[in-house]
Amino acid sequence: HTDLYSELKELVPEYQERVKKLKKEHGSVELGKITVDMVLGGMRGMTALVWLGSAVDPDEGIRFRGMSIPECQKKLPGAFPGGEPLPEAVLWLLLTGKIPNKAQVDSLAQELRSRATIPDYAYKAIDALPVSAHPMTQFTTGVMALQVQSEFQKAYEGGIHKSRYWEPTYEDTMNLIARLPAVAAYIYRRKYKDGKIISLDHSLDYGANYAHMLGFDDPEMLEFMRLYISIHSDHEGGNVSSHTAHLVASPLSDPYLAFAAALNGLAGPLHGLANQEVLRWIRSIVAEFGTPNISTEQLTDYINKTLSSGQVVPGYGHGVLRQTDPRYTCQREFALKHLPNDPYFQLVSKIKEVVPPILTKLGKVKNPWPNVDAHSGVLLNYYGLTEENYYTVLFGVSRSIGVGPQLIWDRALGMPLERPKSVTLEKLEQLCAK
Ligand code: CMX
Repeated sequence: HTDLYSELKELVPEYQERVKKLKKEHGSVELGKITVDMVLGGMRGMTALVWLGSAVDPDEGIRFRGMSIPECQKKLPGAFPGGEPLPEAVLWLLLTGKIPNKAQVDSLAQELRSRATIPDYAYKAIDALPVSAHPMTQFTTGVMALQVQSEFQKAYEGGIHKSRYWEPTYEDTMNLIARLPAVAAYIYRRKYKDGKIISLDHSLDYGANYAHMLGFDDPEMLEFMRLYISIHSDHEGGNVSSHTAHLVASPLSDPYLAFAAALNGLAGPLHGLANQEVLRWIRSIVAEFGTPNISTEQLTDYINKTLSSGQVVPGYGHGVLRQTDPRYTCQREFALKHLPNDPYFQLVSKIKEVVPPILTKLGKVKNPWPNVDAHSGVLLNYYGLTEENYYTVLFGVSRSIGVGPQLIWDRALGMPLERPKSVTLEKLEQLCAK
């Protein structure tokens, strides 16, 4: 099939069978123990979710349907031969588990463009906020306004049979993914530029169009946006934004409601907002010394100052990863190719040498290595997207491509309402005293 819906429809019965078989034949297989540390420690290491699109290995990092980032770069279609993977290709892969060909990716790009009409009240909802509102607040507001057109909500009110829930969920998800770049771009233009909307270009792919609507047309920036949107899409199911989307969708809240909630989690500084914090921190270093070209000693002092004032080093550490994030590495490779002499890139490279030993010496940090957010800012800054408070919105647009497919599968597989058990502190003490 060249269209994604037909491809998916064919897969649904097969996946349903697999889940049915697991429940029927292996329902009581144990996957691990739950310890007090896990309950008090943010559920780290507790396997408690199914997520089809991707999985994170602590040492190797993300794999999209089993494929590492370098494999995706090699095997997924790009805008030109040898180009970075197109976000449309990642979406196809995450949803179906299959590598799309160029015709399939082109048809999906066309489908997304055809769905990208924004109702006027979405702009008006954003306009009701002061321009000073954080871009993530404006973004969630825009997404909530898009919810007015939810097909799932309409179908549910119309009494749709539960075996067909996934169909309007597909519609909502594809409309949401298609419409996010225009909403996100509007926020950027409104807050930082003249407020004039730049329309979608029907000759451009998803990532390039988003850059174009923001006001960037340098082919290198378009290519970076394809890479950026592709690699930020999915990071298995347990991270705050993905898990939030899955949780909020579980009582059959539609994809817009679930995704708006996910964005609010992404807006936390320990999660998606870290990309903003990284650039803010880098700028504060440059402001302190008057230049990005500083010595190892100066940088060491500054890092120690950050830590001793009770702050984290943004862009370092991770809940699951125990090595340098491959999403960091591929951005570094992009920078080495296109902007090796940029002073901010050189500072980021120096930070990568100096931070890990310092964090390791603290003795408590489980992963001293850089994560995805440690690198994106200097690339965006180089291409002229200098307003760091906007960076998490880019992450948010991308995350729809990872979260969306799972929401469709959640409904196709009849995943139930999520409702884990909690204990009181007294009960926990009693259980431990035994
Ligand atoms: N700087 C300073 N201290 C850090 C640190 C960092 N980069 N990373 C972890 N630590 C500290 C923790 O704050 C914690 O300290 P306390 O025991 O005093 O509370 C201790 O080390 C142990 O934490 P951990 O088990 O190593 O890490 P967690 O799984 O609890 O947290 C994360 C992971 C990402 C929240 C944490 O590493 C962090 O705060 N990093 C900086 C923010 C950041 O870059 N977040 C983005 C992550 C990627 C993303 O989601 O986008």
